[in-house]
Amino acid sequence: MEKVKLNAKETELKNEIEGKISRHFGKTLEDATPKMVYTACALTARDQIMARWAISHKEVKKEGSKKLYYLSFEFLMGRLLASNILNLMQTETYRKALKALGYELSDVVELENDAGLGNGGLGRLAACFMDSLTTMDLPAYGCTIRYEYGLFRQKIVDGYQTELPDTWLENGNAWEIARPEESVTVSFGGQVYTDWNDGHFSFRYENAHTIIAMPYDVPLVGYDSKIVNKLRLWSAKAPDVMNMQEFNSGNYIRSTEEKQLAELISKVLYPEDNHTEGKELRLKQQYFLVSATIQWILKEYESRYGYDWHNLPEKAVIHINDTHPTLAIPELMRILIDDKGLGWDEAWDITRRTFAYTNHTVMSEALEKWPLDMFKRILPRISMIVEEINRRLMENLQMVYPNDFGKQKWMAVISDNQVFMANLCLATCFAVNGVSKLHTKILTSDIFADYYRLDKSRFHAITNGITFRRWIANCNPALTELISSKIGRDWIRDYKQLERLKEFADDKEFQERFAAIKHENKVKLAEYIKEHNGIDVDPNSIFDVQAKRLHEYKRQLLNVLHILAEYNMLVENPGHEYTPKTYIFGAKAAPGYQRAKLIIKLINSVADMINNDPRIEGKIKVVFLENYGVSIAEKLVVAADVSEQISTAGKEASGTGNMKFMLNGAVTCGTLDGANVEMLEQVGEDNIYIFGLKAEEVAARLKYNNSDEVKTIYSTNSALRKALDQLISGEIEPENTQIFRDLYQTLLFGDYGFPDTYMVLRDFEAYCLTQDRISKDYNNKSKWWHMAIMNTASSGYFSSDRTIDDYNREIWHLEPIK
Ligand code: 26Q
Repeated sequence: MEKVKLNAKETELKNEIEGKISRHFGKTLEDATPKMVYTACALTARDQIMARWAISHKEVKKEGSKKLYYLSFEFLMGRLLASNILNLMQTETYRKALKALGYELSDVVELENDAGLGNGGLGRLAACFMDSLTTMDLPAYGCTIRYEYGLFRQKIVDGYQTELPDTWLENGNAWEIARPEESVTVSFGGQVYTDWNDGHFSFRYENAHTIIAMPYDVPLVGYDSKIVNKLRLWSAKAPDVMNMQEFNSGNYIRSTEEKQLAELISKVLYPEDNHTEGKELRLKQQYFLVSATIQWILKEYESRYGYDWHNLPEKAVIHINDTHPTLAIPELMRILIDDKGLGWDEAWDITRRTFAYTNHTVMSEALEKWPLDMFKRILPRISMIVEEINRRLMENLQMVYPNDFGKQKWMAVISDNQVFMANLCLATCFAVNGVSKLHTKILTSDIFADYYRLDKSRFHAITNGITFRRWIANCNPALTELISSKIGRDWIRDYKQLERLKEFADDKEFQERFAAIKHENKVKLAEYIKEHNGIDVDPNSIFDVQAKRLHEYKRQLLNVLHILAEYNMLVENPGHEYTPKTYIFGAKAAPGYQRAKLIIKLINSVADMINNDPRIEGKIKVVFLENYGVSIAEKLVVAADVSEQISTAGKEASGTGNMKFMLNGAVTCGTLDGANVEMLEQVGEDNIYIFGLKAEEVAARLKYNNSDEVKTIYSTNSALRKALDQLISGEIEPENTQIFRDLYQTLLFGDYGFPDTYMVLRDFEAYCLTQDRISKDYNNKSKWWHMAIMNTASSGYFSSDRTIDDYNREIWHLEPIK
């Protein structure tokens, strides 16, 4: 083993790690597996966090601080070891201690499974928010389900996506602490009986099915901060008493069946993103999380402040991350009325002042609704409360929009025997937020316009952000050092400082160093690609990356059609001037979203065709990286030259991947959608490539059938026609010539006679012209690196610290812990 000189702190840590290996696994360093070494490191970090936790908890309690409860079905945390030791300011200490033990820190951190408890943007946003809240010393709890399986693991077989279970807990979870003593029960089904005694109603539940919710806490540290927050994960368990009864009456098998059914609730994360189906198990998950969380919140409040419930909104604010946790609203009403004895009006007043809501999508297929009969069967008491909320709402709406039954129906919580969750939020919450300026504009002028007109002051436009700790300090240490060498280190927590980097955008030496770091990151990614895909890619080519969920509105198909057009051009014109390009994709498709899965197959087939065609001499390479998630994103954002943010305008609420690429010096090729609009504002039009229809232009085209426009494009744009025809000519898949016909068909003829609903054909030409400009500009090195540096320097606004600052000033009103 290499001799490494350690200082006292490093020696102490080294001994600690060895001690953990021995006490936790009963092994010596020599016998320990690398995974054991990882766990031992995680446990030492956890110990340090726990020591701070006790103090932090006491402070919060003493100060009587208001707390935020961030309710979300998703927290896409990724790996925690590297980010935790970064936040503890101990990366170097760990590096040295591990080195002395014969390990590289960079290898050890890779052994951790991603905590992939989320689908995409909404879940990752929740994780970034927790980092910023904690860094800013604001007391906050994240609340979610402890899914035994997170988002499926994607394996590409013969070009097709297949799904495998994400067994993230298989080696245990070093970060969590079980809290069985804080378990609560959650009840489903049964009947509700109303009794009238002492002059008021009371409610009795009978034959309900009860499940235990057991919390696991993950402590969260901020960057160089004193306080510790936590992520509370609820796990479903069958009540043992029931099992014992069944067991004793000889029905052992039945008792285990019930146990399995109960535990199904926290078994697996729903893998649909921007899409919902009224599935019973999902509804049960929703009630399970919110009931457990609300019970816990009220217990905490009661133990500190007693029974004065009217003050609850001064001590707790509950944030609903999209409509998925909306049932927290009727659950709080239920407990205040049925268990704490408050009247409806008092309970309603408290509830309204406690909840805030953020919407993350305008896609109609993602707006949650539940069949009323199922809702009543599973949640009999909750449905009574929702019906009463709706009854009172309808009375009000008749006063403000008299006899406008169209509006009233659109705004109702219950209509056509369905429960509309967004309307329940709009009817209740004191604050409603959109996730970018454009998104909020669309909400207030379109889907939520009728509620907006009633009370404009409740609406907020707070643009999303990303934590700089994970998305540059941790994943791009070389660039972090380079920036800090010019403007000091404060920008990592004081995002406004980053702007000072603009001064160096034309500094030749700085440009060279910036470019060298990008190159180094590209070399590392090229190695990863070689290892995982067996494809040789040239780090000197443009790395053009589109990494995000696969969805028609995100338009991976537009990207592929353009790649086909470039390929065809090179085949026809081998001598044509061309800047070599590597197109990299990462994307998971919802398992039931057939068309999205077909687009993945198309990307892989096109990749095979192009990568193996000697005629183009390797000038284009196409790579599909399997199993895209937080950890792969960390490798991609640092290595990208071009960031593809090409959604149909008006459809991407914000996007946050766009911000991660920008921060790391990629130049965006994008539409005027979501936060891209604000990226343009920040970076200036010379440093971003904007193309395509604007949101109003898209909306106008979706109003009436525009087949003629599509026909004209098809007949006049020969490059596009050729690429489209390739989808059905058999050239891409000679063995199976018709597999892509569905894609061809929807683009040109549409599903319901509406062709090209996502404007792929309409935006094609503008996209190609923009890509040509990018290829040309990339060869002008001083121009290109000026743009890249300007992107990094202009991304301060997209720090989630700014987002949290805005949320706190406008909505939450939390005080930092001293
Ligand atoms: C709902 C019901 C049943 C099953 C699944 C779902 C479900 C799950 C996840 C619905 C939607 C989602 C995720 C939505 C999402 O990630 N939206 C993204 O949120 C980001 C953060 O605000 C934005 O940046 C993206 O633009 C938006 O698409």
